[in-house]
Formats: sequence, C-alpha cells, structure tokens
Amino acid sequence: MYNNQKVLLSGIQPTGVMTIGNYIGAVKNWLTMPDDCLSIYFIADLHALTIKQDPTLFRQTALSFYAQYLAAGLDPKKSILYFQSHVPEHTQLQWAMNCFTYIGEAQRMTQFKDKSLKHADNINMGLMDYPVLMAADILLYNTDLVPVGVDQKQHLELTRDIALRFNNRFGDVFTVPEPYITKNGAKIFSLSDPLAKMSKSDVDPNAYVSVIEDADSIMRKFKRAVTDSGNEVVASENKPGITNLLNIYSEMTGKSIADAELEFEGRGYGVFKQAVGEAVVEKLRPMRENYNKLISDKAYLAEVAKDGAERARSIAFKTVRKVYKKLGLVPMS
Ligand code: ATP
Ligand code: LTN
Repeated sequence: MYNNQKVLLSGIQPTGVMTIGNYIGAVKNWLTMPDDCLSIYFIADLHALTIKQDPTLFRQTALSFYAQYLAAGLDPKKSILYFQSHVPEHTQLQWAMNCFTYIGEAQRMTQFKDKSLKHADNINMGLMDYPVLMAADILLYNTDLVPVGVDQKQHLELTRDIALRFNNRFGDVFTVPEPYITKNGAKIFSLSDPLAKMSKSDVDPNAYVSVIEDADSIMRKFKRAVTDSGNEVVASENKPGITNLLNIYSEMTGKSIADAELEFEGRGYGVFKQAVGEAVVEKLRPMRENYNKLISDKAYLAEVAKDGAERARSIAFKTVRKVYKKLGLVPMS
C-alpha cells in the first residue's frame, strides 16, 4: 500500500518485439486494473542487459517498448510509466536484497536454467541475479499485486521469501506481494510449436506476432500456424495448437472459449485460422496507429518518461532510506 492505495507493479524487458503473448499475458491485464490503485509499469531495461545487446539497437528497442506501453492505452496521468534505469533506487535496493538471497535459491530458478542453456557462452552474474533485481523492483514500492504471465510465478515466490526473511528480522518493512495471473491468457504458445511458450526472443519470426505488426503479415502467420490432426475446433489437451488459437481468439474478442467452439462448429480449421487472424488484426489496429504517431514524437516520449521516473523516485528513495537505516548503515547527514 502507498498512501492508502493498493499498489500494482509490473515490467517487460525491452528485447525484440512486444508479442501478443506479452500483451495477453501482461499488458492487457494492466489495462483493466481498478482506477483507485497506484499502478506502476516500467521498462525492465537493466534486466535486458543480462543478454548481450547491441547498444544502438537496444536504445531504439527500449524507446519503442515505451511507446508501445502508451499505444496500448496505458495513461501516464493514471499510471507511473518509466525506464528502470532512470531510477537508481532499483539497484540500490537490489544490493541489500542480494544479501538476503541464497545462491542456491537463485540457481534453482527455471528461467536462470533455461537462459543458461540458451546463452551458454554468456552465463554472467546478472543472469543469476536477475530475480533479485526483480524482487527489488517489486519491494521498492510496497507492491500488493504483480500482474504477470505464469512463467514469472517462481520469481514472485522468491520475492515473497526475501520479503518475509527481511521482515522477520527487521519488522514489517516490506509488503509481501501476490502474483496476479489470469486463467486463459497466462500462457500463449508459439504459432510454430504449440508446446513452446510464445517468446519474443524466438529465432523463428513465424513463432510470434508483434503488437505493431502489419495486417498482411499477421494474417499470413495465422494461416500457417501449426495445428493438430482432425478438423474440429475444440479446446482439448490433445489439440494444443487449436487450444492456443482458441485462447488467442477468446482474449482478442472477449468471447468465451465455449462460444467460440460453437461459432466454428463444423467449419474446419482453415476458416477458424482466418477468423483468429482477423480478430487479432482488428484488436491491434488502434494500437498500431497510436504507436506510429507516438514513436515519431521523441520529445513527448522523453518528457513523459522523465516525469514517470521522478514520480517513481519520490516513492523509491523512501524505501531505500528505510531499508538502509534498518540495516545499520550510517545515514548521510
Ligand atoms: P524473452 O523471450 O525475451 O525471454 P518473453 O517474451 O518471455 O521474453 P518477458 O519480458 O520475459 O517476455 O515477459 C514480459 C511479460 O509477458 C511477463 O509478465 C510474462 O509473464 C509475460 N509473457 C511473456 N510471454 C508470454 C506468453 N507466451 N504468454 C503469456 N504471457 C507471457
Ligand atoms: N522478469 C519479468 C520482467 C520484470 C518484472 C519485474 C515483472 C522485471 N521486473 C517486476 C514484474 C515485476 C519478465 O517478465 N521476464
């Protein structure tokens, strides 16, 4: 809680393109959060450094993600929207939280293990420390709820453990956060391999759809999406491809899965895939149009990001001051 308001916080790493998986699993839920909460959404650019980035491209990508937050409908007057790297308190708190996290806990994280396999030539300290920075992001603002996709649940559990460990020793300093994960949209799968998570860093561009992709390309990707044997449009365990498309269709149109199954009864996969593509194109159209306007107004983006960082810091510095004091660090007079 902050000033008697419930605090919501989340972030996305600015790598590659924002996919419909990120949108459905994360951003879309941010948009439906109650107005009376303090909502804080940032670009997790420091997290993205755990993977090798080309500096010029990285700068463009991070700015593009920020514009996509705004284009998706996040309102800088209602939410605090900023770049993680503009708020040094994130890493200041991270250092303290590092001293309350065991190496074994960090090594057990699934994402650390996956990324270590994927980037075997660059298993850096940051990759292992990634969840501790995430814990600091969350604890810095006394966050109550963290809307994320299900892949982030383990990191949330670690965050809770760190918070409880600190609180047990020093009193009620941190709010212990809860994840907020929706049922259908929690995990959107790859269009090329319906058993793998749709991931923006996938080497195969046909595996994902970006939220600012053009209509023709979206339609093409859905037409060639991998589906299952048979021809009935029903969600079931042995139809992972169709189930994934039904989830996407339901999330994009607001129709239930059961209604979608009825709508496409006896009509076959081809008609269904075309309809899913059209639903995605329609839902994303305003976002793409807004994005094109925003990305050409760099001065506006810079101004809004600066305001967001200043507002974030006005909360964050108090937490760092409190934590450092509890730890016995000598305050600067
Ligand atoms: P990367 O491929 O770079 O690891 P990613 O696409 O997995 O990235 P993240 O930056 O790790 O994306 O995640 C941003 C947010 O989007 C998180 O809340 C995450 O849970 C959610 N998310 C990512 N992929 C999906 C997905 N396929 N389905 C649902 N939610 C997702
Ligand atoms: N690790 C997250 C991104 C992230 C995040 C956070 C999400 C960084 N810090 C704090 C919620 C709260 C991911 O989605 N990969």
